[in-house]
Amino acid sequence: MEQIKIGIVCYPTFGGSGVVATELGKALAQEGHQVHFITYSQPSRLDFLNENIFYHEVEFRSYPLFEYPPYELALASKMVSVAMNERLDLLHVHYAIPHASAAYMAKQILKTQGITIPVVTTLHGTDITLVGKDASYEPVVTFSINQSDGVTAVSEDLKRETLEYFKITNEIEVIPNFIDLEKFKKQKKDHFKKAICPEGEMLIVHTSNFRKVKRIGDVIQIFYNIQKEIPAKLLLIGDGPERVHAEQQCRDLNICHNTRFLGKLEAVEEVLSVADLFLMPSEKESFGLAALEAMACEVPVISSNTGGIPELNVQGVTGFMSNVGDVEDMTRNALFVLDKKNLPKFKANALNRAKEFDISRILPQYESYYTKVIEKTRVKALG
Ligand code: GMT
Repeated sequence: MEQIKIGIVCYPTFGGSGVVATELGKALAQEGHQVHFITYSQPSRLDFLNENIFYHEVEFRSYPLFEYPPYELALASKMVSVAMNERLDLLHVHYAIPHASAAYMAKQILKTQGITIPVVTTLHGTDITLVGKDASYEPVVTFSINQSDGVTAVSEDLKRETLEYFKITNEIEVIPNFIDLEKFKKQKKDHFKKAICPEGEMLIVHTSNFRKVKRIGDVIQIFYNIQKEIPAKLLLIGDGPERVHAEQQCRDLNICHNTRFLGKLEAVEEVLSVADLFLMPSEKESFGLAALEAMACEVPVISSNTGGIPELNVQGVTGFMSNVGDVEDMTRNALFVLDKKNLPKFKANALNRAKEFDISRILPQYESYYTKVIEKTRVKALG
C-alpha cells in the first residue's frame, strides 16, 4: 500500500480516545505510513522511536485578557502549518470536541492556499453521549461531524446514539477499538501476585479515569460484597475526581486493608497479568477499551450492559453484564466467575474474544477507509 501522510489530533492525557489515537498512529508508522501527532503535550503512550513518527506541540499563549486561552484557534493554526509544511494527505481527529471544529477551520484556511485536505473524525464516546449532547456544544458538534469528509464511531451503539441525538447527514463507519496482543498479554508476575495476595486471595481490578460516569462507588460496593464471601483484594488503577469519595467509601466499609489505589500506572498490563476479574460498572461506555485490555490479559469482565459493552463482553462467556447500578446481580455473577471450577474457562474465553480485536485485524479497516476518503475528496475537488 502507498504511504499516507497522516496528521493525528488527540487528547494526549490518560483516556481511551488518546490511547486509541496513539496506538493507531504507532501501528500506522510501523506499516510505513508517516504519522504526525498534533497535541498540546506528548501522548503518554508515545513511548517508542520510529522514523515515521513526528510530534508537533500546540503552543497556546496566555494573555491577561483571556480568562480561557483559545486552544481551538492555536490547534487549527498548528494543523494548517503541519498540513502545509509536511504535505499531509489527511487529518484524523479523535474526539469531536473541539478537534473536529478546529479541523474544519484548518481545512477552510488551507483551501484559501489552494490545498485540499480531507478530515476524518472519530467519535469515541463522551464527545457524543455526555458532552456533545449538551446544548452548549450540540450545534458545533453536529456541524463539524457533517462537515467531516469521513466519520467513524467505535461501536454500533455509538453510531446509533449519534444518529439518534444529532441531525447527521454524513455516513458513519464503525471501526471498533483494538488491542496490541504483543503488548497486552499475560506475563509471568507470580512474585507480584504473591506479594499482593499472600493467602491466594482472588485479585479484582478496575481501571479508569475515576469520573462519575465510571460509577466507582459500584466498584467498591461489588468488591465489598465479594470479599464478604471469599478472600479477595481490589486494585484500582487511575485517578480522577471520584477517587476521594471512593477512598472514603473504603474507610466507611472498613475494607482499606484489602484495597489499594495505585494511581496512574503506565504498565497496566503487568497488573492485569495477575488479575482474576475486571470490574466495569459504567453508566455509559461507548466501547470499553479498558475491558478489552483486561480480556487480552485473560481476565474475565463483570460489567454493566450499557452502550457498546455488549459488542465486546459476551454474556456468560467472557464474563457477565447487568443493568447499570445492579450491584447485587454483578456480585452474584462475579462470585460465579471466580468459582475455581468456572474461572479457567472464563479466562480462556476472554483471551479468545480479545483476539477478534487484534490490531492486525482493525488496522487494515482504517487504512482502506483513509484511501476511500482521500479518493472521494480528490474526485470532489476535481469537480
Ligand atoms: O471516559 C473514558 O474512558 C475516556 C474516553 C475518551 O474519549 O477518552 O473513552 C471513550 O473512548 C474509548 C476509546 O474509544 C472507549 O473505549 C470508551 O468506552 C469511551 N468512554 C466512554 O464512553 C465513557
